[in-house]
Amino acid sequence: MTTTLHPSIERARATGVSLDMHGAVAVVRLCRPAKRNALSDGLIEALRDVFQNLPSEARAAVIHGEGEHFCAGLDLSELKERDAGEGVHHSRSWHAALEALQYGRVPVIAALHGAVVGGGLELASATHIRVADDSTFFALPEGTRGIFVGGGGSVRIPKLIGVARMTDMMLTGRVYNAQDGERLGFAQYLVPAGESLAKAIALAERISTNAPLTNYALMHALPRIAEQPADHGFLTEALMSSIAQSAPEAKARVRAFLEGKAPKVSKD
Ligand code: 1HE
Repeated sequence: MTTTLHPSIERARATGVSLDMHGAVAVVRLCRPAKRNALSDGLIEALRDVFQNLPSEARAAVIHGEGEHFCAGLDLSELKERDAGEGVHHSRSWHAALEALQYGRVPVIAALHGAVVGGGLELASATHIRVADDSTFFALPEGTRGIFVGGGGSVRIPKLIGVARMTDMMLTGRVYNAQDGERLGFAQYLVPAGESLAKAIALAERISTNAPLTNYALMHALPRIAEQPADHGFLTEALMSSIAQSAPEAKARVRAFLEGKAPKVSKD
């Protein structure tokens, strides 16, 4: 089956963000290895366009980086002359791009290796699952550069590792290796060097077989429920769960289990 790509996806490829379909998995790649995949304004716009216009057959996505590193963060060469007003719009453009990814149509898995620093960590924290390999390291050099996070990091990163740890990283320039990163919550999976992309694609293939409403609920309802006061959260949960249960696909899956035709939960 040939995939018809939205014209903006061809433009994104020319800018340095490629998209290839592996069955139902959209594999998105940052292709600027000479600059360690530093995120220029063009790359941020391209990321937004790709995640807003994923092919209709995509049921899950993976994002990874070409070369030795996942992403070196903001392209510092574009920072020089921006005034305060331009800075606000610039930060908001990152928010729009990373929201397109976090609150898009399909779950996104980040395949990490090498540097996941500054805006690169902000990007990774907007994905739904992070897979690190042994070469991965995490840092927030914004503090050292005399700036602050601007790509949603102050909202998303404390949810992964806590405010205290993020404060320490920015105040002291502390760098976490892959093993500590996985233990502390930067990533949910840790694999040998060179294997994060294969693991992320395998997870995405598994996720692409879920009922679409379950994936939707996890991407769009769960993070909002977690922010709500408990009594609002319980109501939103009840509404979301009744919508998910009412889908024909949910009924078919439950019936298959009751008839002994669906796998049991197994610890192996
Ligand atoms: C860059 C960038 C960049 C590399 N902007 N050009 N981010 C940082 O502060 C991280 C800065 N980068 C690094 O610390 C290192 O480059 C790495 C640890 C990521 C990789 O090291 P290495 O030895 O593999 O590469 P390199 O030799 O340092 O860099 C190769 C080239 O990429 C070099 O350019 P060249 O023309 O001399 O070859 C670097 O200048 C260039 N390069 N990183 C621009 N970030 C929404 S707000 C977010 C705020 C932030 O993200 S602040 C944190 C920015």
